[in-house]
Amino acid sequence: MVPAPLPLDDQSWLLVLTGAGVSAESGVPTFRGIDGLWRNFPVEQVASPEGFDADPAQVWEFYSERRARAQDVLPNPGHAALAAVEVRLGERFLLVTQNVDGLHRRAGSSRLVELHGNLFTSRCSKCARPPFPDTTVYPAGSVPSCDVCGARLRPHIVWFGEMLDERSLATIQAFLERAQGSPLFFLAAGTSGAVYPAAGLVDVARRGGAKSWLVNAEPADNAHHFDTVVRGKSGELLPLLLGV
Ligand code: BJW
Ligand code: ZN
Repeated sequence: MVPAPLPLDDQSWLLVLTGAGVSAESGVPTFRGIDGLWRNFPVEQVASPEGFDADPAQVWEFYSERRARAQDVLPNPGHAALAAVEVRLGERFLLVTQNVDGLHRRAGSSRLVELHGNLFTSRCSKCARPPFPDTTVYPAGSVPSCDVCGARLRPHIVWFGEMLDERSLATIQAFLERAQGSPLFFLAAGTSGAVYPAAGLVDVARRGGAKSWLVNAEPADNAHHFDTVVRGKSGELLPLLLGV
């Protein structure tokens, strides 16, 4: 059945949350899908400060492989639909992504919060040197070091147990405040609803008056928090739901 588009008009505000499923049709593996493990390691082991302390070379191998793969793939029609609706809504649109693959930006999205960081940015694990662009695929077994202080570099990624950037949360909060008094819509796509605080954003938006939609291939953990759940592929459904 073809889903009805969201009833967006020239007063509507739209907050979107995306997860790994939105990049699946581009060929990027998801985290909790059948292909979601990396060499039989649970993601917590290679995406946590404890995992990095225990074996930084293994963590860099995980991220270097993902850099190589993400450079080889292209945005899909789901990414394109979100970029197109941004053009239509302007400042009444905000895209919050848990994905670090950079595909939303490559598709043209710019009102974008990368909640869990960016795969192509590194930072020093010790000194105050600001995060910097880094597309290097480091050879297996190596750990890059900081030009300034010599300590280990790490990917600019929010790992399990780490705090999200306060500026990201403030941008979302400010958006919801500006939307007050206007019709507000919340749309999540391609996310298992298993990782917080992202999985709780639907509740925050609903408290702000939003009507909520979820587009996902399988039932998400937080599916019962949404007003409307549409099951299927985001690359096919987002263009229909967003009418672009
Ligand atoms: C399709 C599709 C197609 C497939 N079309 N769909 C409250 C309760 C319990 C625990 C916590 C809590 N608050 C915080 C926590 C702790 C923790 C947490 O949430 N743990 C849970 C596992 C329970 N959260 C944190 O640690 C966060 N920090 C934090 O809260 O700081 C404060 C604090 C600190 C300490 C204690 C308490 C509070 C940080 C979370 C950082 C997550 N980082 C990762 C890895 C880094 C990024 C990277 O390397 O890429 O981010 S984990 C991993 O999961 C990654 C993802 O962004 C994230 C979400 O995954 P996502 O996107 O949902 O992917 P999948 O694979 O899970 O799902 C894909 C979905 O798509 C599936 O459902 C498919 O069906 C679907 N799909 N193809 C549509 N074509
Ligand atoms: Zn340093």
